[in-house]
Amino acid sequence: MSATPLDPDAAAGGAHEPPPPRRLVVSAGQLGPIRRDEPRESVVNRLIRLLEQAHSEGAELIAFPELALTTFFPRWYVEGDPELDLDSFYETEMPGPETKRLFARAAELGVGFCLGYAELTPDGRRFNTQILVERDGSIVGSYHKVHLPGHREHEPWREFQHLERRYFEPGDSFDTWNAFGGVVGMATCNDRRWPETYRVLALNGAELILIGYNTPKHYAPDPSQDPLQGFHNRLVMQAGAYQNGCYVVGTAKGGDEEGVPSLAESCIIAPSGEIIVGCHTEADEVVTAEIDLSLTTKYRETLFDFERYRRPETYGPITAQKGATPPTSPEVSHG
Ligand code: ING
Repeated sequence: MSATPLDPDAAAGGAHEPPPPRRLVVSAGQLGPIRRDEPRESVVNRLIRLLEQAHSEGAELIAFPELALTTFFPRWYVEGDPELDLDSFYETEMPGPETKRLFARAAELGVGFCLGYAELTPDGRRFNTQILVERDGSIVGSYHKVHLPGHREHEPWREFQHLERRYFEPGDSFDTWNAFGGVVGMATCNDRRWPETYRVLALNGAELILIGYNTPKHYAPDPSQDPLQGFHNRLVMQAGAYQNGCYVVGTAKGGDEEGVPSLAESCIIAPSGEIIVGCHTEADEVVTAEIDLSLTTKYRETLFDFERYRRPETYGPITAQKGATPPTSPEVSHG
C-alpha cells in the first residue's frame, strides 16, 4: 500500500522561532490645504516643520502626501484659465531650488522621506511622481502613479474637475527598493483602491508601502459615495495591508483646499490590517509609530504564504483582460 503522499511543503508549516525584530520608526506627515498661490518656499517650510516634528518623535522615515508641493491643480481646466500656467505646478529638478532645503534638513537630521510631486521630465513627459529618499538624502527610487482616475477632457457639469488623465501620463510598474532595513514600495492615491497594487508590490517583496493621497470628499460620478470616503479609505488600505502582510502608511493632503473639502485621516496600518495610529485633524499633522518589519512574516509565512497557497494558474483573467466578461450562456464562463 503506497504511503499517503505527504503534503509536499508540510515542512513549511508549524510553529517556528520568530525572526529577530527589524524596528523602524515611521511617521505620516499629513498636510492641510495648499493654496493655489502658496509659494513653494512656504510649503517647504511646512514640510520641514513636519519632518522636524517626526524627528523629535524618533522617526527615521516620514511619508508626505501626493502632489505635496502645490495645490491639487487637476481640479481645474487650466487651458480655460489664463491666470493658470500649467508648467508652474511641475518640478523639472529634484531636488530643485526650493526643495533642496528639505533634502538638506532631512539629511542633517538623518530622516528619510517619501515625497509626492508633479514631475516634468527633460523630454517633456509629465508624471504624478513619488520619490523615496534615504536618511543620507540620496534618492533611492521614483514611482509614477499607475492608476490615473478622473477624465481627460473638460467636463463643465462637475463642481470641480479631476483632470489627472489630461495632465499626467500613467506609470507602468510597481517597483520596490531595499531601504530602511526592509523592502519599501510606493503607490499614489487612486492606486490604493486597486488590489492589484498591493499584490504586485508584495510579490516584489514589499514589507512597507507608502501611499500619498488627495481625495475630494465629493465624487461627482456617484455622490452616494461621499459619506463613505473615510470608510473606503480605511477599507482599501487595511485590506491591502492584511491580504499582503505589509505595513501601509497612507498620508493625506486634506482639509478645504481651494473650496474642495478633501479627506484627511492619514494613518499607519499594521500587517494585521489594524490601524496603529491616525491623524485627527485636517491640517498639518504628524503621527508616528515604531513598527517591526519582521512582523510581516506572521502573515507572509502563514496565512498568506504566497509560494505555498497562491494559484496563479487560475488567475488568468487578471492580466489577460481589462474589463469584465460575463458568461454568454448558462454554463460558467471560462477565462
Ligand atoms: N484621487 C481620488 C482617489 O482615488 C477620487 C480620486 C476622488 C476617488 C473622489 C473617489 C472620490 O482617492 C486621486 N488623486 O486619485
